[in-house]
Amino acid sequence: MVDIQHYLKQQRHIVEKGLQRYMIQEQGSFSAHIESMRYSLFVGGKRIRPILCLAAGRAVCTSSDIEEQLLPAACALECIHTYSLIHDDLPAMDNDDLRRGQPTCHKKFGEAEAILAGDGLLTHAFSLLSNPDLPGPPPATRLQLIATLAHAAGSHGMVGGQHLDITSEEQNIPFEQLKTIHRSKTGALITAAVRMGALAAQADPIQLDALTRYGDAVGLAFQIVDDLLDVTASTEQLGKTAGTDAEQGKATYPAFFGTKQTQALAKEAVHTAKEALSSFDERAEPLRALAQYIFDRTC
Ligand code: GRG
Repeated sequence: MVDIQHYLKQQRHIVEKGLQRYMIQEQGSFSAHIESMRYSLFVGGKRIRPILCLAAGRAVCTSSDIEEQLLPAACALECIHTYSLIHDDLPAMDNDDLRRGQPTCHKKFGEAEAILAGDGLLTHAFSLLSNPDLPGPPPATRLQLIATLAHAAGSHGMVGGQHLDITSEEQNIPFEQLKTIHRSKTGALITAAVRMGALAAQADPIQLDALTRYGDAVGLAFQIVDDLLDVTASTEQLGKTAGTDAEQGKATYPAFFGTKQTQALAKEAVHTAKEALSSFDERAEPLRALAQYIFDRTC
């Protein structure tokens, strides 16, 4: 049985050390730009995507240096995620003042620099995956990682989902459209995190398929719980402004189904995620515990 709090603390420590090692340092002519990137990256965050990537890799590979091999990819995922939060908070998008319990990037550094901080993190992610001097899998697998992340973060994934999300505000959208938004805006990067860990650890096609189903289900659970927390949790708890979905006229699971049924749907997604791991041994225990944590989380 995994003690999830202990596990998360340990894994976050690994991710923080990786980010410190692989993030650009504040020096030279661009130090003010790099400061804004580092601010948003190190200001906080649960690090759930890199942790899922590491856990997926360890579920399929026992090699002692697997963590070392996976870390650049895990850090790339956090760079992409942080960039998306910076841009999502901009006045032209969700216009938020608070993120990870601190002022948003544009509040601290201005709008132009926040756009550049996001751009810098997005680009740095692909540099981490493609730099042959960094640890990682063989070149052909690195290409698969790059393609997986590009697809998940781009116009058929997170960016496309953000477009649909913004253009659907104050609209009476059908539930199918909400599912598409959730799958692309949030789910795609979470599935990519799991797939990248599996690919870098040389998972076979059956393992990759099972882990993709796990990733899809935890991605859905994550977003349903995010919808719920926006209604049920406080701004202090979340470290970002609570209650904004209703204010912005966003379609959400609680708006469609109410709180109780939404909880049941999140639980069902977690069950699907655990079921997808049925052929894995105890090395997948952390993935099972992470699925449960995604349901139980309060921030
Ligand atoms: C601007 C291209 C672009 C995309 C934005 C991720 C995203 C797409 C918007 C963020 C808005 C939002 C609240 C999405 C719901 C799910 C989500 C990504 C929540 C934040 O992720 P956490 O909870 O954050 O993992 P931390 O701070 O813990 O890393």
